[in-house]
Amino acid sequence: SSPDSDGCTPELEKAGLLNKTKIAEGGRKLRKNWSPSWVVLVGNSLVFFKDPKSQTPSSWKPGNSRPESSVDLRGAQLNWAKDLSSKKNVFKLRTVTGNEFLLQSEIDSMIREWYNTIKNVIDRLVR
Ligand code: I3P
Repeated sequence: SSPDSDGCTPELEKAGLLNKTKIAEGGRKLRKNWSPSWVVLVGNSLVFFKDPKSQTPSSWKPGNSRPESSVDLRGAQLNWAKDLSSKKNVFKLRTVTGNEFLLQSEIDSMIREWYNTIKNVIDRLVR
């Protein structure tokens, strides 16, 4: 049987390296500070890790390094954000608590995959 046959460990849906900046905290605007972040979609959460160097999608496991922060996707809003950055391939994620993040990749296919995957989780949570 699979290691998670009891269903107690949230399923790892996606992991990868994206550029990230937080632009609002509780509705209050923050100054942008773009940096690379190891982003992991697990269960209902998007989890951010500071040091992506030692991480690869196949080696990452929940619990083997300390997250920098995490975002509850329940009730979150996801939108492309062409007007919010000079960079290409940027989307904005807004949580119910009014935290806002921009996520970006130079690779078109990668940002599209992330957008679609996060969107699917958000939609799944409202049903
Ligand atoms: C910001 C920095 C960001 C840029 C932002 C600048 O300047 O250059 O990369 O966002 O633009 O204000 P600073 O380093 O002095 O804080 P983008 O790369 O997303 O365009 P903005 O103020 O128009 O958002």
